[in-house]
Amino acid sequence: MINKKVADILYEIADLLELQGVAFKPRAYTRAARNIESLKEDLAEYYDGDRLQDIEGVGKAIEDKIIEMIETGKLEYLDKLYEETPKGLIDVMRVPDIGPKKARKLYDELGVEDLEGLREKAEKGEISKLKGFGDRTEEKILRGIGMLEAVSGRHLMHEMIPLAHEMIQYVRDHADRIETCGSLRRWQETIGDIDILATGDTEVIMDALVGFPHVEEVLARGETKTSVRLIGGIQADIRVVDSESFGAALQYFTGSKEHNVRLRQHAIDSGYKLNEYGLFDKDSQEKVAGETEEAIYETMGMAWIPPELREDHGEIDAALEGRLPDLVTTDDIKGDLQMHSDWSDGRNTMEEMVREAENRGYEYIAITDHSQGLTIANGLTANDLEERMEEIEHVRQNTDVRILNGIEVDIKKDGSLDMDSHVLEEMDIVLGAVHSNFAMDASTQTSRIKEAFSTGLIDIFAHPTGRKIGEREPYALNMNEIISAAVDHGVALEINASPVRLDLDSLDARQAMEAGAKISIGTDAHGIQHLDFMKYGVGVARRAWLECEDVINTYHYEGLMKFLEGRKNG
Ligand code: DGT
Ligand code: CA
Ligand code: CA
Ligand code: ZN
Repeated sequence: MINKKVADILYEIADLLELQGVAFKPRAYTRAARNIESLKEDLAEYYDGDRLQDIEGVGKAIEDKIIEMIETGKLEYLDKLYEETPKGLIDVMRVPDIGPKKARKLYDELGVEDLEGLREKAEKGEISKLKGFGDRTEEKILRGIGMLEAVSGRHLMHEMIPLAHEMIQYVRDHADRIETCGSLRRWQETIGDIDILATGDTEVIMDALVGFPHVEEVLARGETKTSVRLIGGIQADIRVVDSESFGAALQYFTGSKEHNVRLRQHAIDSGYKLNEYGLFDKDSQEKVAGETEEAIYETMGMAWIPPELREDHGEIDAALEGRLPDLVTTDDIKGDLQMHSDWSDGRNTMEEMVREAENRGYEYIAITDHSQGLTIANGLTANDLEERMEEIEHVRQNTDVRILNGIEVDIKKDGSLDMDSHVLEEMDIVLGAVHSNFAMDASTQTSRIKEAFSTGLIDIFAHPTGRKIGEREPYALNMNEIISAAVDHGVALEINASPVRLDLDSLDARQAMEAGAKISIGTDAHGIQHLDFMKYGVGVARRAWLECEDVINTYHYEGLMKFLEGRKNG
């Protein structure tokens, strides 16, 4: 379905027009976007049948734009809007809780043109005095600016991984060896640029790279390194090295910088010198390793360190002492414990989700539609759940995948749950989550969640901090207390694998594991293609040093049941 993609672009147009102070048009785009989003049928079908104008709110002008998007994958009008809108104002619009209307107002009334200007006005306390800004405290705005600055110029995993893979596929036949390195190979949560390392004929490789269809500009082409700008302003660096140095270069350009600094120091302490060409004996200057990464680590007396651990968070000592974790892999994953069907706000039927789970070789999935209180996500009542159960029974007849009858129940403001306990007791699996009242202080928010845990009804606490990368800050929370309450009540904490969430992050997940909490990696899929987000969640889990026993959805069905039942009886 392309509906969501097209709708998102129409919303984007509406925002930019609003920001420019254009009247009426933004509402037309918003209306069309909303109607397209709620279509049951794929927009491509309307296009094929020449019926786009049958959609409410879609007139000739919007129809033309949809056609252009479908036929070319691009939209010139959007590029033009971006070109003519000052970049600083767009940044201001993206600050949480501000948006296009308020950004425009800040520009008109206070002359705010960029984040720096916004920060200045916030620090002077001039914003809360503006009409309509009462509850948007300066403190919150300042935090939002900080969050935006932290992700500025950085990209989410799901934009970068497919693009990097496509690029490697494209160049592969022209190179002897080719690998990604940098933050992408370490599965960092956000990525600054793509780094690729290859061996082979430099000219041939660079020529191939420059011909990659998504290259928009060649920024620099040198003997050993070429930098290009790809679609979406993404930058990629490709380096070609001699095969005798490939391992050393791979090690160096994988980073992180902090890991490399520590490793080089260890090399010196052990009588070596390490750089991107190889590992050398300090006295004889003789090269002792360089062709493979493994040999570099092993020559220095340690096991090869998986890239996800290379952050100078204790991995070098662990490698020296032979106690590196046996990290969880995507192949270990036996099922997915968070997804939504078209019973709530998912785009696919349960049947379709199950087929996709079969394709992935899963043993089980949990269908976890939203509960009644979450009306914007079409949450389910007890009655709906009963009806949904009939469909589950039906789908179960035609599959070997075990379907867990689940729910993502809303944790209300006071920590009570949004469904009767006797309904929840009947479910195979219950995820609890916070979807509103984010703005509590840390101790109130923590008590609210602990209260929910103490009902004994929650199996998994979903997206524990509520953050959305570059969009929404985590709510204030005492993570230590949440983790120990999770251990006490046997509640598993989720690593939400949706690339905008990645929540818990790797630091919190590691802390949880060390405290003895169990983790569930769930995609929170709202459509079949999202089941593929699992790899991003596994990336976080690996960065958190997790092994199979820490992650409940690496267990076989019986093991998972034992965990869930043990929890209920415990
Ligand atoms: P990113 O792109 O910001 O997400 O993060 P990285 O880690 O990919 O950083 P990037 O692309 O600047 O450089 C790739 C790797 O190259 C980095 O992880 C370590 C290595 N590297 C680059 N510059 C330096 C440096 O000045 N010192 C050291 N030790 N290593 C460097
Ligand atoms: Ca990079
Ligand atoms: Ca780079
Ligand atoms: Zn949720």
